[in-house]
Amino acid sequence: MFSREAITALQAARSVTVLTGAGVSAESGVPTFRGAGGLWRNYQATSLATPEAFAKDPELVWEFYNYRRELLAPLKPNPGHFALAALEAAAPGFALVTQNIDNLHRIAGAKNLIELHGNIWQVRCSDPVCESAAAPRENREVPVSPIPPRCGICGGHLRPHVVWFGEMLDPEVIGTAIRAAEESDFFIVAGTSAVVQPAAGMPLLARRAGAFVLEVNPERTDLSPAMNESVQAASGEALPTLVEAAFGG
Ligand code: BJW
Repeated sequence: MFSREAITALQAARSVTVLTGAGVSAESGVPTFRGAGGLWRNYQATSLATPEAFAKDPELVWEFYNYRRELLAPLKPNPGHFALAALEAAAPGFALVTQNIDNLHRIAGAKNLIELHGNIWQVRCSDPVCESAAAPRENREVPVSPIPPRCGICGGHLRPHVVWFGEMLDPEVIGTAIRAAEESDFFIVAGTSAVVQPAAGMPLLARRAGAFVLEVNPERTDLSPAMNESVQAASGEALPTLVEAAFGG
């Protein structure tokens, strides 16, 4: 499945960085955004993940996130998540950058985890002048009640602590992720269509900075031609195979 060159480069790497997307959670039962599962009540998931949708109809957007919390709550990490946790334990330096908000990498044991697009189990006030807007806190309500939930400080609407289209990523978070990409010797990009910026640019940054860049995805993406190696496979099968080949036995 993987070339000898890829395995040798992974074994020799002092610093490994991984970028994951929704596909890595697909085998746990989480729908991806741009596949057939990206529809909810006939809305495209991506059309609800915007500040405009929330401003227009916070109840609808919260019903969507409530549905996703209900779906996620019982789900477990899959062998792809666990393989990345094993890779973190084996590699001298490691960072896992995820676009996923589902928390499954953390449940699998990831330690140096950089959540680019936030976490569905955190909330903050949607009013930028409220002190809670800058202080996300954990909220594990399933179902969320009331919908939309209210801020205990100012009475405004709480919002999920996630990054919607057109919103800036936290500068510290994206800065840390970019540094990890540029400093890596081996970069894995798994389970992402690589259409959403700035995450989609990270594998190219890593390649330009000299890393060996490996893609794992059942489909080819726009990134595939620019990779050192692109393996068309599900991450729940391919990632355990890779980690076993490099560090097992
Ligand atoms: C499997 C599998 C298996 C299936 N195993 N794989 C430059 C140029 C043009 C536009 C922009 C630009 N810079 C910024 C923008 C605007 C925008 C953007 O990128 N738009 C593009 C769509 C064109 N970016 C932003 O707005 C970002 N903000 C920003 O950059 O601020 C500055 C700025 C703003 C505006 C203009 C310019 C600058 C913010 C992006 C936030 C994204 N938010 C979401 C929602 C998060 C909350 C939530 O979950 O509800 O993040 S959208 C959604 O897409 C979510 C995902 O994290 C993200 C990426 O999706 P992902 O993970 O790749 O999933 P899919 O479904 O697309 O792909 C799944 C893949 O898995 C597929 O390839 C399958 O084949 C594969 N797969 N089974 C392995 N078993």
